[in-house]
Amino acid sequence: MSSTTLAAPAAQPVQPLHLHRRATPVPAPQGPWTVNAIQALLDKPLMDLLFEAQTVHRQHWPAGDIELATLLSVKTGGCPENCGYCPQAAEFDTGVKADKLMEVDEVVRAAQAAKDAGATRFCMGAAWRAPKDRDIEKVSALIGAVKGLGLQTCATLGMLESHQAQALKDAGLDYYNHNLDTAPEYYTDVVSTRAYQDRLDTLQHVRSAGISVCCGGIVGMGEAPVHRAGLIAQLANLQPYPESVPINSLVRVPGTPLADSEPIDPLDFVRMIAVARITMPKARVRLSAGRQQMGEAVQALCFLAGANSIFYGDKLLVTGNPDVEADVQLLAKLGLNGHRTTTTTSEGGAVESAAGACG
Ligand code: SAM
Ligand code: DTB
Ligand code: SF4
Repeated sequence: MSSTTLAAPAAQPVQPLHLHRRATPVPAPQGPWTVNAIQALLDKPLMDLLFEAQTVHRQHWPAGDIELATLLSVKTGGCPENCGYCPQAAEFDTGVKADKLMEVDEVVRAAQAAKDAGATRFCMGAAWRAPKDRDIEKVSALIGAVKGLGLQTCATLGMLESHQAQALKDAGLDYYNHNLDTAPEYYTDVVSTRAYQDRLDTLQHVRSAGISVCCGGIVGMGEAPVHRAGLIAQLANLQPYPESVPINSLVRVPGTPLADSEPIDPLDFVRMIAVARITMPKARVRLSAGRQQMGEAVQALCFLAGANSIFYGDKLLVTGNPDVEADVQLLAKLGLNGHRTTTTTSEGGAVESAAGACG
């Protein structure tokens, strides 16, 4: 048996690590995003997608900055709409009881508590199909009072007419949340009491009144991948795209028609965040409902994918959210929001570094 001597390989110039894989070029927003282009992004190898999303994120945002937005349901339950995901629709037996609009002092107490806990934005939600003008007057008082505390204000009250949007703007409203929820092609599977165009019309009224738009959707409602791409295409092609984009993972509430939907694969949820970031680079992308059902590692991947906002506080509108202490610990663990991370050295000492400090 002959033994083979292996020749030593010729010395190769050592490439710096960053040359091995370059950031995939980010498509310039020339013309509208097509559903196919978005589908192609969603289908990328996950590591490439995350790398691209994080690259875009760092070009437009300070790396470790996470916005904390607190929600309050100021008018709960008894809604005449039939959104298949919603525990507040009157026709679904979900155990949510209908309440009237909260008083100003109660709302101010909740907003002050949110501010004391570190929130910068306070979002008031009402289970209305569309507010009446007298509702807008009352909500205007809430907006003025919350703004007086030095918080950014957001409201989500259902469909608006243009004069109502203007009244909210005059009251000091900073953001209006009105979600498209899903792709137009899947919408009628989820809601039948209003049309997609109604949502688009309200967004236009909000925009024309000079209020910043908060608009996103929900995944995990049994939609096909093409519908997820279709939702992002709708959002990214709004002129301009929304300032805030909440991506919700369906909270499956017993009694709602969608309660038994197949949960979304957590990595597919991460992909949605990444694609929202890439297609809407300057938007606040919010990792929204569904965090209570998500592990910390998935949330960390969402931040890596470009999420830079969360709902902060023990409750969303009527369902649960991670408690404040858990979120403070998670952000600290990840070195987000300027929290300092403590690393143990090989000698057993502790070294502090300002990981994730803004900038
Ligand atoms: N009634 C108003 C409307 O529908 O525009 C405002 C309140 S509504 C509860 C606000 C948004 O919450 C909905 O558009 C939907 O995107 C989201 N949402 C409602 N139920 C949800 C659930 N079970 N899981 C995830 N998101 C949900
Ligand atoms: C948004 O996109 N998600 C929030 C907020 N905007 C209003 C609402 C989530 C609701 C989750 C179920 C519930 O608690 O009612
Ligand atoms: Fe009503 Fe809004 Fe719930 Fe639809 S999502 S049922 S409009 S509260």
